[in-house]
Amino acid sequence: MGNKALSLIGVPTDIGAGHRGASMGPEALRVANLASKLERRGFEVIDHGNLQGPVNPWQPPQDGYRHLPQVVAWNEAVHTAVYTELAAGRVPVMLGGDHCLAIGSISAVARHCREQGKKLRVLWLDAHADFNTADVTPSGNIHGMPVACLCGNGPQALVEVGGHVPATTPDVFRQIGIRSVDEGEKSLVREAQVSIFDMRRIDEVGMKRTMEEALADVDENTHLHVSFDVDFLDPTIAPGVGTTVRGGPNYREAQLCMEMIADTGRVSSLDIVELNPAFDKRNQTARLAVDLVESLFGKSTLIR
Ligand code: Z70
Ligand code: MN
Ligand code: MN
Ligand code: MN
Repeated sequence: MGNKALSLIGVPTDIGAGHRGASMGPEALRVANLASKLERRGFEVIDHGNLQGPVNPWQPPQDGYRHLPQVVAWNEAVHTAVYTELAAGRVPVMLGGDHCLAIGSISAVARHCREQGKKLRVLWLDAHADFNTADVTPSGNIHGMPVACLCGNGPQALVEVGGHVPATTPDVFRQIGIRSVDEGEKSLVREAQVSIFDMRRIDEVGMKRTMEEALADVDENTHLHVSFDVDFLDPTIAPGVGTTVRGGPNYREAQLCMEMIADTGRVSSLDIVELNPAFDKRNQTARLAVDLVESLFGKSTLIR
């Protein structure tokens, strides 16, 4: 993986979220020197700039979804961009943007894996399970629904982004850091048997064993996609997100999580989402996200 090129793709959207401002995430990550820090790690880094899409009309939900046509348009653009980069042998890195963009990115990764005969694993680092549907969502915000949509449970236009329905299946996901799941959503993740390493599990067995279990069946033929929702992190270290949930991984736990993922050598695509500069202080959350992404791509404090 060390000589692969990384393609930064800005996805400046907050249409899926309940707060405005995640649309400023891509620039905050650039200001925090994401590209030069990854270059220093030995990667060729190509910043493709930002994708374009509809503006946020800031409307209430209709039929259970807020901004559905806009979310579809953005995700079609994301799918195409990610699929193109993967086909060219590069590692796409999405600079979000709210988490609805994972519908486009992961549908593209899944398509690439089907075509290449690769095994897909998605590490979903998040405080939330993002498995809501129109019937159970408390908010109508589509950033709370991407995993369900990817598994075929959502509005047709979104479920069909990328062509193959369903884009993927619940068994490819390993969710880490989960601590806020809505009541109806709980029944859905239970029914789908989504593999969830929630905060109670991390408290009980520690991050080390959690990640050993989450990465247990990653092998040579695995494409590892990391979907990193910055609200995964404890709000005391990462205040710059729209929805903070207390009780997340601290700095050392988050570092270990990233380092253990890096050790597999299989990270092949990444979403960095939900960073919201409107809630941040002196870009500290963006700088922390960059620090952790460096670890995800192999920065280590190990002395050897
Ligand atoms: C809640 C919902 C959510 C992110 C908030 C919250 C979902 N489960 N996801 N922030 N990233 O409205 O569906
Ligand atoms: Mn590939
Ligand atoms: Mn999320
Ligand atoms: Mn979240």
